[in-house]
Amino acid sequence: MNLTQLFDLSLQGRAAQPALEFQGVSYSFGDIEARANRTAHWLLDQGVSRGDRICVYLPNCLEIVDLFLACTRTGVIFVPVNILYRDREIQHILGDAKPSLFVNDCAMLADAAAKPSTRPALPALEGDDIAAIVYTSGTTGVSKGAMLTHNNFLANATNLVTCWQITSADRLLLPLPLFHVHGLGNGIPCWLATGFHVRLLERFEHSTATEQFLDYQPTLFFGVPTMYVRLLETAPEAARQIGARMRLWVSGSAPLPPQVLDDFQKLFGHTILERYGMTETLMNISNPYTGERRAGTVGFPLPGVSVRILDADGNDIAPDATGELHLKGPNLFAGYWGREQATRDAFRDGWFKTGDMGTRAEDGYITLQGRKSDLIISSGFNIYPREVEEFLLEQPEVAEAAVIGVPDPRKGEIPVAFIVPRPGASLDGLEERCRQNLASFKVPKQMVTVDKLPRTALGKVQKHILASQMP
Ligand code: MLC
Ligand code: AMP
Repeated sequence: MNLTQLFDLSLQGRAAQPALEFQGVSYSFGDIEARANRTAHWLLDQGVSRGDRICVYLPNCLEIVDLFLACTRTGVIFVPVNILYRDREIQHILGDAKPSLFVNDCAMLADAAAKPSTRPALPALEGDDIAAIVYTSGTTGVSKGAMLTHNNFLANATNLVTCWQITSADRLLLPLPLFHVHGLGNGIPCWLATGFHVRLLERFEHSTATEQFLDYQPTLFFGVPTMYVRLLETAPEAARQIGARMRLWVSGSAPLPPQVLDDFQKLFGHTILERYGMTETLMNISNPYTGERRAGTVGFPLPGVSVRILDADGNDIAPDATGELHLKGPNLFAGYWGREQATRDAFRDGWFKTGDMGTRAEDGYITLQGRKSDLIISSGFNIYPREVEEFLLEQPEVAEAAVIGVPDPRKGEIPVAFIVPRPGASLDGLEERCRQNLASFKVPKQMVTVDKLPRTALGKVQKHILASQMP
């Protein structure tokens, strides 16, 4: 089975049913199907075929959905690119994925409207065929393309629909960017696997969030913690009305502070369900839909997902001890595109090394306790300090640089750079140059000038000491 067959099963007899709303326009499932077919014909007319890649650099819009669905039925591989990426980051992905097509303007698809709305002759796609390659910032300073198969998306959608009791009666408000798996890997497949209704937003705007919720009256919401922090600003009466319609609030991509879960429960009358996912694995672990949604934990492995928590020697740790989470399951990616060695390095005896540290209580609840690497997660976006440090060290005025994550009440963490300038050099133009070359969320929010960086005897920067030197 492939994704299209899963979606067809759920959409039978729903052609006339309202499916999705975007920018005030409503589309039926029949419209979505016709658009996907026209886009599939358009792709084939561009000379793109099964196994080729297309890079999609678009803000949230219907064309992203059209292209994703066209890819899942033609066997073309969908490669979303974060629209915050600058030229330097985009060039890396283009060089790595070597796409046949780079779609960065919806107008490019204009003549798709004239294509036939019937399905093109399609190759029989296997479940292990790659549906998408999603780039995730690399621990080595460059991002790697995680190959996600039809079976990965299928297993994930089946798990979430079952475990979170998602049905065709749901209404999902979807402001998450579709260039990441949180929106693309969870929101879109669950929608088509059940035929519920979606209001897609260009992005989450805290200034209009209340209005969106009151107007659309969703039952379902997937968000990152920053969105929940923002929603705590909702007026109590509006929160009560919103909460009366809502069925399920899910949080992930970064830690949800227990205090936020508690304050949210008091304001909206719902306990957020926290879960843990990754680009390489879609969804791994989730608090239960019925039962205790324990603050500060991510709950239990989803059906079919196996989790071991291992010490540095690869041994299972004792209950409540800390170790690295290792995973197995049908949700696990097929490796990093074009990087056989990095793929081998990501596994230990067949278990995927997540890089996430955690513990498992006697009753099975899993708590994440940070990353092995010095990954920074800001508003749900991943920042690998090494990537920012490498850019800073290319700048003539910089002699040494170290980037750390500093706690931030709204974003979780923000990147801060400690810089040793070259003798007599000024750092005046540095931030602007960072903004021109790095996605805005990666740009250090503070540049601290220091005479030298604290280092161990082996010369490794002691970043924990820097944190204590924050001005
Ligand atoms: C943020 N920006 C966007 C944007 N989101 N621009 C266009 N479209 C979007 N969707 C811009 C902001 O304008 C700002 O630009 C910069 O990015 C940093 O924004 P911010 O500091 O995050 O603040 P804010 O604009 O308030 O956005 C907060 C937010 C957004 C939470 C709405 O950050 C967001 O949507 N985060 C979700 C990221 C995500 O989907 N992560 C999932 C990864 S997958 P400037 O120029 O002003 O700096 C994963 C696996 C899993 O983790 O577990 O699911
Ligand atoms: P990405 O590489 O963008 O898919 O981000 C995946 C990373 O986000 C994971 O490896 C975790 O470090 C982090 N993450 C996802 N969900 C949670 C969560 N609920 N709590 C803490 N960290 C999380």
